[in-house]
Amino acid sequence: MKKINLAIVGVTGAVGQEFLKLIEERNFPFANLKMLASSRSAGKKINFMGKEYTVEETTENSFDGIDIALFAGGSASKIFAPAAVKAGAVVIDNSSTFRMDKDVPLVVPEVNPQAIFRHKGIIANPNCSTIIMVMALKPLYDISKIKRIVVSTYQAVSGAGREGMEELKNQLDALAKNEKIEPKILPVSKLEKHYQIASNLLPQIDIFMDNLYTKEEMKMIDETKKIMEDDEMKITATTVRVPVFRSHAESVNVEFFDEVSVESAKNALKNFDGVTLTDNPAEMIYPQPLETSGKNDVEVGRIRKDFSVEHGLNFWVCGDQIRKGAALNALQIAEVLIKNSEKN
Ligand code: 3JM
Repeated sequence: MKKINLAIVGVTGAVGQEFLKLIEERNFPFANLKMLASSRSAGKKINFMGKEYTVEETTENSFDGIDIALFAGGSASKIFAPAAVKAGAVVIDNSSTFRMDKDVPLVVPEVNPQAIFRHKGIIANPNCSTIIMVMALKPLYDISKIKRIVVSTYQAVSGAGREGMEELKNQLDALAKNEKIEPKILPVSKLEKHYQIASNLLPQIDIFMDNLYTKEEMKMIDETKKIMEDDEMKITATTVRVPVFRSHAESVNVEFFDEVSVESAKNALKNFDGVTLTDNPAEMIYPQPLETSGKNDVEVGRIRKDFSVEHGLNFWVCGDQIRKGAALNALQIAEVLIKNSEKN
């Protein structure tokens, strides 16, 4: 593959660090790598693939000569992505900032790779829970169009970054020692109000909207329709934070227009890139967050008929949201861009 000049914005965060792991693992073809973060992390040294890098503060001038800029998420995207595009870079952005823009493709490479080439400088990476769900939906959609989806998520604290993981660890330690717990991070919202996550469930991810859904729920609904290019598809979602460190799980109920048998669903999922079928009730085999943590594939199991409707299926899907739900998906988009540039 052609070697490109790469920048990572937010390199010190959970997604940024996963970018580095995956670049090494996948032998991602870069010539130069620029590690960028906020002023708080500037000057930090990072050893990577036998070389010492110094983290630089992201500014509007950080992107000269950069071919691809990977944005790990957060508020930096809104401020610096336009500057990166102006400098000639293609931005692959993990934040929700640009996802619903008409001119910004929202891409999961196994699902809608064709959208990549419609970009005008920015390509958006979907929300972690959306990516994990559409990976399982796409092979089923190819059997029959989908009428309606009801999804409930069980989302790990790593969705709130490194701070979220530290919060759960500290609370579990305090719980074991019978010490007082002072919640500091979760749920992440506009109010300075937090609840315990250890030994608890929080039915709030991101802020509340006027329609009483959380923003995370609306992301799943709106993004899924955009990625699947089907505005008619009905979706409703409930997103819940659970005391799990890493890997999201989702219970998904799907009503199809035509018959989709359990067997045909299993076959389609088994043959779909990026999905592992983990489904054998007789042997008590099903996807679990602990098992998918650190893995690239999304795992699907508990596939069974929904007997309450004419053409319904239920399934359970787990995936590492820092890998496929964020860094891996973004890097796969970059790989498609690079492969294609070699052809031209
Ligand atoms: C996942 O700084 C921020 O507002 C980040 C919020 C955030 C997002 C988002 O909306 O970009 C935290 C965690 C996401 C996401 O993937 O949608």
